[in-house]
Amino acid sequence: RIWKSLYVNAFENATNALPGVRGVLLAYNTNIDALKYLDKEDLEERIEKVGKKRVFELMENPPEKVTSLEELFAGILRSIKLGKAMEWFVEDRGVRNYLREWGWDELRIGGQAGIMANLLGGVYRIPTIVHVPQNPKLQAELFVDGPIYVPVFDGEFKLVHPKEAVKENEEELIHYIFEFPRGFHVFDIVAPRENRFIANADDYNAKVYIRDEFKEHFNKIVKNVDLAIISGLQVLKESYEDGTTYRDVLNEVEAQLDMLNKRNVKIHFEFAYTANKKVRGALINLLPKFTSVGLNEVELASLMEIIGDEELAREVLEGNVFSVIDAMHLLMDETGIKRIHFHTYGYYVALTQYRGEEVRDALLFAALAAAAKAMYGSIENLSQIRDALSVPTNERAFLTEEELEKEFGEVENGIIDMTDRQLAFIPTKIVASPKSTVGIGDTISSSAFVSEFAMK
Ligand code: 8BR
Repeated sequence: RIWKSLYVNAFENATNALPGVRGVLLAYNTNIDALKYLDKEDLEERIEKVGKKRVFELMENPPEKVTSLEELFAGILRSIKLGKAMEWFVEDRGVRNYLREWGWDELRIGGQAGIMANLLGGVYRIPTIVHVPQNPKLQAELFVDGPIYVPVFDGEFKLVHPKEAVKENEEELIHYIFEFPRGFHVFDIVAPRENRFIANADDYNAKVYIRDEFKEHFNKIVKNVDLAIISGLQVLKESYEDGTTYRDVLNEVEAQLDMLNKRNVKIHFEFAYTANKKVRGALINLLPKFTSVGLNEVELASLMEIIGDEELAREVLEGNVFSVIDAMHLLMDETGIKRIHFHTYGYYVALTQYRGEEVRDALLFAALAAAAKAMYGSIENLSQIRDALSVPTNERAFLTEEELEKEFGEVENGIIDMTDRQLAFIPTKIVASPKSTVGIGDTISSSAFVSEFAMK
């Protein structure tokens, strides 16, 4: 079929174009992910020690945050019991010390900006400037070698690899990720599916802390990039104990967006699920300052709860492709944003206010990157992405393509002309037994955005 050759061509076109990107800015969230694979005996012993009865009570009445060891274990057990991903903030110093001593099996760079830095700088070899709220050694060493930079200002402005700019006295922002497999058995609890509990011991990213020098010298940073990807705003709350609100952060962000726009830097917003509705609404209002936005079905549905209606939101969540397209049009009408990239299991759609085959090729390249990420867990080089060409293309999406054809007329190699807009649709590659599905969304969005603008 045609998709096979489209995929091959897209890989060639994208990889040829990537070296042409002068620089990408990634802000704001970077942290340390500490992974621990839970061990039954160890966990049971620790729970017995702090008091099993109380832990089980708290498991049924979840506090949603951690102020004691009992609450920490209640969170872990609840996540296992429900097979649900959960993340609780760790407020207590003592619990943070306990977690640090308990340790981890593996450290990885975390935060969307941090993760994308290792992909765009480390694999695509694009000069990448990344915002690090803190730069302790433990975190700096998780950045791979390559053109990854943080700005430093001692006397003059310089861009150096995070490892060359370590600040020994800065805090380690650690997200403790407790992974468990399906069927994991602890006391009388059995995990119905694999998942993870995250104990978040990171005061900085929770408030979208922006370094002072990053604010003061932002004009110099901007001069070094063609593209920017903004992420991490999903954690914002309505107000904080110190009297500040999400507005204070968004004003700061807005000022930086204005400076980027003034220099014609194309800006992508990675829209992660934002629990607070007021913040979510404020983020929609910020979208006119962006060129592009990336989201999945949960995120698009959550926006329809605000600018659409409950029914449209539900249909999007169920994956109805026509509802997805309606929702994308609505979001474009409301915000004027030029590019919306939707991704879900099995297919991606991009709605743009401009035309071009590179939009589709960028989606295809992103699907190869996603499949490589699913296959290998982490991507180390472009040849792993090339390997993904041999992963079968999702055949179910061919039916979706036919439905689109019935509704919109001709679909020319994945591209539908909609008078003033273009819709690109691609069936993705699906890896049958993925090594991991963590961080695939960020891989998809950043690969598509960066490669599309590289191919222009
Ligand atoms: P989010 O985390 O933003 O939802 O992104 C996850 C994406 O990973 C999905 O939209 C889907 O396209 C992709 N994905 C998943 Br989940 N499993 C995959 C697999 N086995 N092979 C390829 N892509 C996958």
